[in-house]
Order: sequence, then C-alpha cells, then structure tokens
Amino acid sequence: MNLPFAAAGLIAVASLAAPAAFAEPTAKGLVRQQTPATAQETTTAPGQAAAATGQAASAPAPDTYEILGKEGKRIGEASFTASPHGVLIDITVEAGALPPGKRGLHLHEKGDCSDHGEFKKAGSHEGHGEGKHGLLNPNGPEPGDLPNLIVLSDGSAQAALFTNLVKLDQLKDGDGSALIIHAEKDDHISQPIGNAGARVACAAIK
Ligand SMILES: [Cu+2]
Repeated sequence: MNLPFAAAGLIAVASLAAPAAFAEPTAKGLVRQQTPATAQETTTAPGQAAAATGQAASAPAPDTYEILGKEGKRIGEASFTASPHGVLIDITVEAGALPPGKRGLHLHEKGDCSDHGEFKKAGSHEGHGEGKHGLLNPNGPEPGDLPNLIVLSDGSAQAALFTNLVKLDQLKDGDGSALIIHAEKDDHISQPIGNAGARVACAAIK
C-alpha cells in the first residue's frame, strides 16, 4: 500500500520502584505510611497499563450501510470504523451482484444513492481536485481514492481496506458521502476517474 500511515502502538510502561524502597527500614510512622503508598503505586501502575491496553483492544463499533446495485436492490454492505488516523472499511458484496474483475472503488462527496443505475447524485470524488485523481498519481491522490475492489468469479467480493486520506467524521458530516463501485478498473492515473467507467453500485454514508 503506498498510503503512508503510522500504526499507533500503545505501549504500556509500568515504572517499577527499586526493591530497595520496600526493604528500607525506618522507625518513623510517617515514612511507614509513605512506604505502602509507594508500594500501591507500583502495583497499580501495571493494572492501569492493562486497563489502557484493554481500552485500545476494544474496537469502536462500525457504522454499516447497505450497498445498492444498479436496480436499487441491496447487493451487500459496507462498514466504516473510525480510526485515530483514518477509516477502516469492510466491504461484502453478495454472489452474482457484480461482473468479475477489478472494479473502481471511490468515496464520493454526497450520501445520495437515490438515482438508481446512475448514482450521479453522489457527486464527484470526496475532496475532488483537478488532475489529482489516482493512487499512482504524483499530483494525487484525492481523499476519496481507494484501491480497486476485486470481484471474484461468482460475482461476490469481500475487502478490508484502510485509508488515511479521510476521517469518518468528514464522510458523515453535512450531506454525507457515498461509496461507489464503478463498472471498470481504476488505473489510478487517468483523469478524472482512472477510466473506471459508469457507477454500478452505491452505499450512502450518513
Ligand atoms: Cu468514483
């Protein structure tokens, strides 16, 4: 993947007090009180670290939207999960829904799939800029660019993608946005849409 992204590794660091702190004898009550407090800190720290790791391990719930085919019938679903640096996208398309092969896949600027078979109401690519389309474009990419969707010989598709070109909040704000599947492969360099052809499926993201 040529999209640079930094995987945020959550590293739990527990600072351990020197054993000498526990072994240090003292006759003063005040210091004795401090010693258990210190001990508690050192035993709590790993617990807090574990809790923090636990929080990171429980992924936020995805937002799931139906994908409509050319006739406006549901042909699958797309799930979007916000990450700190982008969006995880999971796509499932049912068997028989699409012609096999690579199909252009983009995020478009409006969450409107109501003009079935055309899907022009979804507008241009999210963040469209003249001459900037394509993951292979030295002047690109556009924020809505994604790798092609590979449709299998039975007409089904499954994909798990990550993009750091947009955030889920951007996709869901205002008039929403749309995940569009095109009739042809996106070559990721031709303007304005990589020769990806007509729009054959649409999921409104709101
Ligand atoms: Cu498109």
